[in-house]
Amino acid sequence: MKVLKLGGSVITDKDVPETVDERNLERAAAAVGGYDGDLVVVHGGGSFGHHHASAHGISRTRGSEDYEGVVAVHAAMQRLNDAVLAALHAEGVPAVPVHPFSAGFRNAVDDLVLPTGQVRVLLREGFVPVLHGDVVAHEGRGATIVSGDELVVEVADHLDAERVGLCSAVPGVYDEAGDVVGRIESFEDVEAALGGSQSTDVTGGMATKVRELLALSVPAFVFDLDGVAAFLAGDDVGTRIG
Ligand code: IP8
Repeated sequence: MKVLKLGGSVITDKDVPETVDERNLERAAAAVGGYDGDLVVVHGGGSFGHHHASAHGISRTRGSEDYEGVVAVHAAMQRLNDAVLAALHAEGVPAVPVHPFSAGFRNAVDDLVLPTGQVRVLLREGFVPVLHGDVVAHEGRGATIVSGDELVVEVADHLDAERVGLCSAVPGVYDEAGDVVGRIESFEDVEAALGGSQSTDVTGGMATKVRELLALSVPAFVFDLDGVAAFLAGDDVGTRIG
């Protein structure tokens, strides 16, 4: 089983609230449509989740007890999820939604608790589950954001993924000279080279992604839209992490 994350900066215009990048989404969906195997798709928030989250002061650590903010973020992410599902369906992919807000939570020590039995059964029954960054209940803090990257790690761990792919706006992780790094084996090696994201991103930029992916026991790859088909075919593409 493979896990593919479609970054919010790939499938949306991150600077214009609630705008899908239709061309990019269609390209990603076409690559997924050409793959025949077990797959979980996760997508990020882009200009859907992040704008609402920052407008309501919600992040991964900063919670909110304001139902309006929680509903605004979740509803926006559902709208983006609908768009992703529609693009996948147009390519013949049997994609079905899994909404983390209704499935998981963070406990009092801030760990994400995410049951994945439904994802396992959906896979066995031939579906392609599609999860997304979302708000989740957070013990003692109201609700906080769960990023797509955290979901990727949880799903990959629980369901023994063979490889994980992050389709991002860039072809891999850049070093200080601006070249794509072939492989990252420890965070310290590249910390200096990693910057934050330019657009509104309440869950952190590339540095956060690398940290989370290094925690996995299976290889992860960061690549752009050109790399999706190759990743799904089992090739090493972009930057290998781990
Ligand atoms: O774009 C965050 O997911 P990410 C989603 O993967 C929200 O960091 C709701 C802001």
